[in-house]
Parts: sequence; C-alpha cells; structure tokens
Amino acid sequence: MIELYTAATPNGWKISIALEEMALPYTLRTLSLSKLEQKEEWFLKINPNGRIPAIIDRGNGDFTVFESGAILIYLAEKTGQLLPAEPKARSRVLQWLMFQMGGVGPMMGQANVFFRYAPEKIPYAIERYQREVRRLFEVMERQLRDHEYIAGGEYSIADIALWSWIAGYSWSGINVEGLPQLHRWMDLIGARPAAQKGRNIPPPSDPGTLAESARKILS
Ligand SMILES: N[C@@H](CCC(=O)N[C@@H](CS)C(=O)NCC(=O)O)C(=O)O
Repeated sequence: MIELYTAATPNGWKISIALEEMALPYTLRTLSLSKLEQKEEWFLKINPNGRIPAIIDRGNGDFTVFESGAILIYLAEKTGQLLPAEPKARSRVLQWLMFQMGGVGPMMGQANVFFRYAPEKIPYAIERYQREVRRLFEVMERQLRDHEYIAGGEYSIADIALWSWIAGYSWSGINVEGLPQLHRWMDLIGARPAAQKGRNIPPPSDPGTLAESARKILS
C-alpha cells in the first residue's frame, strides 16, 4: 500500500492522477500548506525539502520518495506502466518529464507568484514568467503537431506531469490562443477518467485558501 502525502496543487495532482491511472491502492494524507505542516520535523524525515508531494511505499520496506518526477518514475517502474522499457522510447518520456520538472512547473509557479500572490504588482516579473510559459507552450504545440501524446504515440507519465500544471493555465494568466494542438492534447488528457478523478484528490482549494497558503509560504 502506498501512502500519499499531498495537497490540492499541481505537483500533488500528478501523483493522485498517476495512482488512479495505475489502479494502485493508496491512502491519502492531506497536508495543510497554510499551517506549514510540510515544514514540520516529522514530514522533513519523509521529504527533506519540506514540500508536497511525497510517498511512502509500505509494501517496499517503507521506502520514501520525494520530488514529483522521481515519484512518477518510481510508480511507473513499480507497475510497468506509463514509461516504456525500450530505451529510446523511455528516454523520450524522460526528456519531456524533465522539460516539465525544470521548465513548465517552475515557470508556471513563478507566474502564479507574481500574477496572483505578490503583494506588489511588478509588471516586469509578471511578463517575464508569463512570456516564458507561453514560449514553453509553443514548444509543446510544435511537438504535438506530429505526436498524439507529448512523447509520441502513447500516454505516459510525461503527459500526466504536464497536464497537471497546464490545465491551470488561466490561473497563471497565460494566453493560450492560437495553440490548437495544445488544446487538443489538454482535452485528450482531460477526458481520461483517472485524470478527472486524480485532479480532485484532494479537491481544488478556493482562491482564498490558496492566497492564505501562498502568504504563509512566501513570507
Ligand atoms: N520540485 C518539487 C516541487 C514541489 C512543490 O513546490 N510543492 C509545492 C506545492 S505545488 C509545495 O509543497 N509548496 C509548499 C512550500 O513551498 O512550502 C516537486 O516536483 O515535487
């Protein structure tokens, strides 16, 4: 049995979507980010970085995994799902997963900070991050012209990682006009029952709760 430590955020939803997709049984431990539970000593033993998500695999000697990309790879390897074994196909999935982990996630995260939460509106910062996210979306648009899913012909953990963030593009204030392939892909992933279910575990917070959490975390 997997224990999932999470909260209602894109990085958390990656893992609930993957667990649902893989039909792995799991128990849920929702942390209150506004109460800074993720910084408490007991949780730092699970994730030294003090952030969600993290898992403990009780079926594998209580093995702990943090960093959402590493958790996705761990679960894919455990189940043999959503990450091909063939080296080149596997590398393609990992390339797009890293593109999410090093690009889309951090840039959308910063777009959210400056567009939504910063006490002072700094146009340079808002534009910098929104423009960079738009550029990353255009990279995906080109890739998706020739590929049904982001890493090729098959659904993978890279789609899960990217969709979990990109489905929230309007919260980050990103212009998605003129990106028909990105919309096709968003609809394709969004139609999957596991994506719909996992995106609601835990259910999205209201804007007030999000702002309260951000204020605590950023102060
Ligand atoms: N690179 C990490 C990022 C995790 C992350 O930033 N989690 C956010 C929620 S999406 C969090 O826990 N924020 C609370 C905090 O920073 O204290 C991952 O992908 O797991």
